[in-house]
Amino acid sequence: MSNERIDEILDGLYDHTIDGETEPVIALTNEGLELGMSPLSILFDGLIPALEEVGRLFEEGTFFVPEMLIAAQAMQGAMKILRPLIAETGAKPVGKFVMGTVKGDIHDIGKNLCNVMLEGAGFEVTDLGVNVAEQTFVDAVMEIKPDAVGMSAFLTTTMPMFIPTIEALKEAGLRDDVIVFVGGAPVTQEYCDHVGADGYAPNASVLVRLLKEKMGIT
Ligand code: B12
Repeated sequence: MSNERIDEILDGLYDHTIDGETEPVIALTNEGLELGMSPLSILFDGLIPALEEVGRLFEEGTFFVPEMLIAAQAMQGAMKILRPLIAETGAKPVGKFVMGTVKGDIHDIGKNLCNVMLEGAGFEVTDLGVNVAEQTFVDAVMEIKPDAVGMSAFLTTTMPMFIPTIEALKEAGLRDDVIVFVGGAPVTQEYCDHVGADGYAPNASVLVRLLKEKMGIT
């Protein structure tokens, strides 16, 4: 495996994701895998840094929503290939997890990444999608009886939705039956404590580790 080509692939993934060019992102992902690169390296060393840069460019006013959207689409093209590889596990489920992006919020890449890592760690994940209302979380917890439920929010204006959602779980008498995790770019441990959730994780790997800890699985 030529290190030089791998560096070129990572640089290419970064640049083409920022530019929202799905085809070369897919081609480089496939080439990287053929050369023996790990799916996690493609994700964490190429694609995620690109989206971080896209966020920065949006913040400084260089990028607007359409650019953000096509960058996200380019990343998702690669994720279609990487997802089954990361989630591959023959083991029987170690637990059940229900995940959704809260009402008013349509960001799903971070949530999807958590799902992939949870599946990779042997969890059976039910994804409620985006813009998920309180009652939908409640219905899913009632029906699926998961070990944990995760709520994702990427906007400071939508993260307060954790509060009524947790309240709805309480009202349905389900709050003590599930571990509640919150996360997403603007969320912090402090905010997690404020809304009365059980756990916060800044990324998917920490989520998997904390969840296992809370469930007493090593
Ligand atoms: C891509 C993107 C979009 C895409 C989303 C496409 C999609 N399918 O998701 C589109 C273009 C649709 C979009 C729209 C908007 N966006 Co936007 N978006 C982004 C961007 C660039 C990347 C987000 C992302 O996917 N990151 C990649 C993932 C991997 O992020 P991550 O945080 O590392 O994810 C990890 C953790 O957060 C954690 N995690 C995530 N979920 C969960 C859940 C649990 C339970 C746990 C424990 C952990 C966890 O694990 C993840 C994996 O490791 C961010 C910038 C940024 N830096 O976040 C802005 C950003 C989030 N968007 C922003 C804004 C303002 C908007 C809009 C309001 C813009 C507008 N004017 O219309 C709309 C809102 C639409 C809506 N109602 O939701 C702002 C939010 C500002 C704020 N603080 O509120 C940001 C921060 C950009 C900025 N710097 O200003 N956006």
